[in-house]
Amino acid sequence: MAQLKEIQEQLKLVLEEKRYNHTVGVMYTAASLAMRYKEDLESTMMAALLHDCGKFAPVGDQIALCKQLHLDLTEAELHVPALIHAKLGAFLAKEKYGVYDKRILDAILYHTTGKPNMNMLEKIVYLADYIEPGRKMIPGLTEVRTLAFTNIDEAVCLCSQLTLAYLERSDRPVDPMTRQTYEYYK
Ligand code: DGI
Ligand code: FE
Ligand code: FE
Repeated sequence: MAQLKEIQEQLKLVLEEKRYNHTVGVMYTAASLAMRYKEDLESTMMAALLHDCGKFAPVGDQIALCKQLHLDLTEAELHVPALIHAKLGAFLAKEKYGVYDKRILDAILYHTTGKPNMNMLEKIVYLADYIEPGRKMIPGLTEVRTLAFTNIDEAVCLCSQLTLAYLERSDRPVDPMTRQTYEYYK
């Protein structure tokens, strides 16, 4: 766990205060879910801690860093810049923070869109991101919070449904993976 503390301190220096507080909320929420579902506590906390490490700067800087690093962004990602921090985050988790566990890196990579047939670690990070205590209250959130601890697949289903509805309502482009997550869990 020594490594967790060190990375937490590094993140405190690079993330804005709001983002850092959200990160800590996601880490402890994910830890609770890991206890509930007997997922490995340390890797869960590490994935949650690093899930938004790609959000250290505005989207323009994130794109510039991706170019510098020769991290290819797809048309879809350039079209939906909210997704870039997930890919960049998985890259930085490995190259900057020294986390090599593929399960952790995948949980970071898919935390924004989800994906069909997620493993437990991926589901936990995806949900903890949505339900952590600092999130603004929105319709459906209380239900996702309860479901997360009672029926995790139903929680993922509702979470992806609410995300999709929000994107459609606000006329934002929807990444195919975001839609596939809902189609799979529905
Ligand atoms: O990084 P966070 O703010 O903690 O949360 P996040 O990584 O889940 O997502 C950031 C935003 O991305 C959130 O408002 C939902 C949105 N999002 C998820 N899938 C898609 C999407 N935005 C667009 N435009 N298209 C998607 O498919
Ligand atoms: Fe995120
Ligand atoms: Fe987040």
